[in-house]
Amino acid sequence: MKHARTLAVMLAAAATLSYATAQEKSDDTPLNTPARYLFPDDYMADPSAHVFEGKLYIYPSHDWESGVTDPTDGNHFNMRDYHVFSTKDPEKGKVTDHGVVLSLEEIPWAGRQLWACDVAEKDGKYYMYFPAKDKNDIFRIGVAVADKPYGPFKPQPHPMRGSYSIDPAVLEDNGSYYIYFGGLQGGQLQRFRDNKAIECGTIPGKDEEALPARVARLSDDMLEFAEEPRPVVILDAEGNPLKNGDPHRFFEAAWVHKYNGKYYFSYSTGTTHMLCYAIGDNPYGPFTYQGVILTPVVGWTTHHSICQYKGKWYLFFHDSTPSGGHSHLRSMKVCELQYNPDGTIRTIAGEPR
Ligand code: FUB
Repeated sequence: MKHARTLAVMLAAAATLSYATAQEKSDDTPLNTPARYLFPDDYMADPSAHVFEGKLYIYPSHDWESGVTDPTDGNHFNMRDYHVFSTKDPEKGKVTDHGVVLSLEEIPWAGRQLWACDVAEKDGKYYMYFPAKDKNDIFRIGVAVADKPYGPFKPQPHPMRGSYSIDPAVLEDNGSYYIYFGGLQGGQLQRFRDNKAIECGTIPGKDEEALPARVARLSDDMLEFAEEPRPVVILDAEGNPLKNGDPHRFFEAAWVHKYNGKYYFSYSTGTTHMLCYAIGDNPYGPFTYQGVILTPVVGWTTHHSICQYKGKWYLFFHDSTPSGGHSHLRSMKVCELQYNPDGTIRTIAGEPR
């Protein structure tokens, strides 16, 4: 396991290096950007950040030592509730914990594992999108609704119709809302093709096209898909979809933000432990691969969000340094994100060198 991790880190470093060579016009030596642990008192991961009512709100998943140590299919990520955090200054300000805003027992259809969530605002109501395994151990995406960004969130009685897999993230764009989702292996994305469950979940071979994340426009009431989810295709510089053997292919943790009129699709590469991004001209893509946002952190997973606040751009992410490297006990962090003049993102070192 240790060797596999070392190899993955070396591959990631090599991938970053080759990107740096390909992008000679911008200096892409990973930056040692100072990062702040946002809530040292408890383990919080997968932070999704948004500005609501003039404040930064952060919606993480809540890691804890549940006694489940088996990492098969991510069983050890056995989360049972969500907290909400807010701050007026992510760099130095007080971070308020608004406490538990939704818990497993309140969700009638859910069995276990409240993984990475996101929240969107529409017409003064707040909608939390969260994955959980249903009573048959299949990941579905649920919605919970609140009157305030800090909850409490009341879950709908059923998951979204036709939903599957994990890691929902919502983009508001010109009055429409788009939900991105999907995650491989423990996230079960490989068990679906064309939005239908298949008999045996299979991961493509290294020379086959990588499995894509999915995107769908949300219904006007924000509670369902308004359309069949579509694949989020990532193209290489020649216009070909990334292959599954590419260390930069999508694995989980989709996030989309807009910068200078372009759509930035960012994601975790999972097995190669990077955060990467691709740029497109509309919310559906296709997106063209650009580079690495964050090199590997301590811990197996890497997961993030990107948000502008008071004129600066921030990367919210997590690592397992405070827990001594336990992958299921992660701590949320924030650091500044910088762009090059051409709109590409400066790579940040996940572990300071
Ligand atoms: O936190 C549980 C899972 O780990 C998330 O849903 C994935 O993105 C990974 O961070």
